[in-house]
Amino acid sequence: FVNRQICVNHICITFVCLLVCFSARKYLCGGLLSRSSGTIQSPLYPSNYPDNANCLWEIQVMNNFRIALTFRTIHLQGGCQNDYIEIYDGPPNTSPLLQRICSGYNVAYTSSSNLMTIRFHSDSRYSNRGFYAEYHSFPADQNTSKFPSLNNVFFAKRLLYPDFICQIIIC
Ligand SMILES: [Ca+2]
Repeated sequence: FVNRQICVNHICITFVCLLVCFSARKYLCGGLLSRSSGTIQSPLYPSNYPDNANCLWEIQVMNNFRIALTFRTIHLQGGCQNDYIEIYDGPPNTSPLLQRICSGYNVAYTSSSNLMTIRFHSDSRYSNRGFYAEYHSFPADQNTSKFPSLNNVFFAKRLLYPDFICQIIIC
């Protein structure tokens, strides 16, 4: 409950309003993948992925290893504008975008370090089957550990608390 006050000519009325908060209609997904190999798939795969999905996977393998990522199958809404996958060569936010993709078979990427980030975004309508990818790591012939270790706790927190939207519904 929140109080609201409206004053007209020095006469004030206080309202008690009911404030309702609900989770923003976003589908959060993703995670930190620290095994030497594994798989990534769109939410609900092989059924259609949900609208408003924002997934972020961070792959971190052992120091001095690299990551080979192969998308076995990708079926997103066409055009790569509304729904897309982005592959970054390193940790999120600071790494170069390798490519934005939305369709294809056996599309492969290799990281230049022991870190790779995959982002999946879907907009508010029209979905498709999504994607399925596999990754494995292999020893690099040079030092690939450019990045400090990810803060797992911080990452988990970021995923666990979705955005909330609050609205006053009754006064
Ligand atoms: Ca869509």
